[in-house]
Amino acid sequence: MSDLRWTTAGESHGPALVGIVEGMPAGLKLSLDRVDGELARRQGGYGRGGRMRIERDRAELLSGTRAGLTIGSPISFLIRNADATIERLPVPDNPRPGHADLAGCQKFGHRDPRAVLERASARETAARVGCGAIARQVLEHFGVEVFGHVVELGGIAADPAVVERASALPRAARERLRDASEFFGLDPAVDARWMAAVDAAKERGDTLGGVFEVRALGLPPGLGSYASGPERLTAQLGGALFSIPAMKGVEFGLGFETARRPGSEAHDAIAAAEPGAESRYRRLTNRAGGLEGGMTTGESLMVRTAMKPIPTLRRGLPTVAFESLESVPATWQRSDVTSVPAASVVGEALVALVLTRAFLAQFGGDSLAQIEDAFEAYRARLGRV
Ligand code: EPS
Repeated sequence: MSDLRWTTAGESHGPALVGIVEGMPAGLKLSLDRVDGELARRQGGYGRGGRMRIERDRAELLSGTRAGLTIGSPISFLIRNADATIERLPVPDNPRPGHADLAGCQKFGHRDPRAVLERASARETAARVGCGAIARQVLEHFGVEVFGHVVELGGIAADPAVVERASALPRAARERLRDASEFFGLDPAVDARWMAAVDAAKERGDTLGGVFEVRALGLPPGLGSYASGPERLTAQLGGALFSIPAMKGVEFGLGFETARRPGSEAHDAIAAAEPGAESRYRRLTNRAGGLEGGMTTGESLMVRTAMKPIPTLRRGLPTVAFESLESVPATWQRSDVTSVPAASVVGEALVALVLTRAFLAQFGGDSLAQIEDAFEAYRARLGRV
């Protein structure tokens, strides 16, 4: 048994993306349909551009299972790129504002933004969604659900009361509602406004950002730790969400609003749980978003992430040509108008990866059966402490 780790390789227009997940227990029935389902979802959402019509992301499993069951070895897979044109694509002669182009060229000492953007591209997130869809199958075995949805786009917010009601629906109904939305949201009434905003931005040659929320339900209290900074789940989740390209803000529960409130209105009072509940305690509210002291509280985890608008604009922003330093509009070939819906799928995957790692750190063993025993014992003890 080792810590859960994941890594990816691959360029946006190279032959393929690769993902590796290490530290998965043996004995888990691994569903590749689950993985392909998440890959397909990440490709979707209103506002995507031409590239997504070319690609059909599918995971080809290379290692880690026998007869459909994990065997405790690294699980690796690849996702082939249909647009594998890296050697033929032209070298842009100017850097795009907002993209990794310029700082990357300066860092590596050249004037070839393509050598930077091929890996800086959010295409890489397909492989991380694949890793997340593999790892989260452990969590799902133990009844933990991770759910991402879009709450704001182009400055237009979904109705929080509608979102809250929809969030309380049973899993299947909630997923149906979200998956029926072209924006992966829970407030159907806002979709038409989001669509109009995306259409108008496209018309102007502009792009839009937004905010997505990820919730995790069914987590036991006490995952993560306060014992050292890096063990704090808050830090790990924040770090993971900020590792997605274009993310500019992460907040848990009330988030920045917490800073504006007095302590009497910022925390969650503790009460006795109903008789027969697993834990003896409950919180009367969930302003903390399910985390206290860097650990899960047993309430739903709630984290929101702000994504900036995509920096590749059809109406290119002012930049300069590398050679002449003459002012020019940034080059455009094709791009999405918004990919906030896709980002919600990526965020969900990363939250699932971090939670699986924390879950395995606490209950992990070589096999799923060992984890079942450890988890059962922990739950039984919760009723006594
Ligand atoms: C991206 C640019 C676009 C996006 C890409 C991210 O690709 P292309 O340059 O090939 O048109 O489509 O996102 C993906 C390919 C994906 O799978 O999400 C960028 O520069 O970051």
